[in-house]
Amino acid sequence: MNREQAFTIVNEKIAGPRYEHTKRVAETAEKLAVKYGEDVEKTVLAAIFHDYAKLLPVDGLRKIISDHQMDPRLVDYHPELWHGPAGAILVRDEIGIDDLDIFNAIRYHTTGRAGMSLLEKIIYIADYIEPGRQFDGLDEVRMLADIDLDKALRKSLGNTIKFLIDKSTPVFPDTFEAYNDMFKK
Ligand code: DGI
Ligand code: FE
Ligand code: FE
Ligand code: FE
Repeated sequence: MNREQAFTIVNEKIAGPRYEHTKRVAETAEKLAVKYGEDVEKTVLAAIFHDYAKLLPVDGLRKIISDHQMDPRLVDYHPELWHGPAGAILVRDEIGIDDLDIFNAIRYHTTGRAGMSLLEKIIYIADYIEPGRQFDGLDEVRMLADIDLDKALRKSLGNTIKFLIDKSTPVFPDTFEAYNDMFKK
């Protein structure tokens, strides 16, 4: 599948602002792939499909997660965390993209996890810093993403944890594990 075909599929699935976000994530991820030496077409495909399940009803997302024996803890956390894992399944089984690294990049793009691959890091950061986003601390992460992807990840995961705690929202364990993992030597 090439990127034009992928964009066409996703434009039908998530037309509107979510599609515009997706295009910006793909552009941002492509630049990071070039900078950090990841396969560019694989990166662009993962970016195009990262929010594939974003607009689906949460009941369907929950069913996909339980039917496919994904992390059972997910259902006890905010439904915002479900579109990544469910999207990974759908992109594999409906679209037929059979690449474990792309699967995991989609699966973990909201929370991160310990031991992220280069592709997973690129998609996580591209989603966070794409030019349509604007919130406190973002300029620092954009600057770090230009020079050191792991430092950008540390900062963005830390910001997300702070943001969730400030809102008195639970933090999914993978997010903490991703953050702690970034300090390992
Ligand atoms: O789908 P997007 O909006 O492009 O971005 P995303 O998939 O990264 O989702 C971001 C949202 O997910 C944001 O509002 C923060 C929230 N989030 C990230 N980690 C956690 C979380 N929410 C909870 N409850 N727990 C987490 O660990
Ligand atoms: Fe998302
Ligand atoms: Fe994100
Ligand atoms: Fe996104």
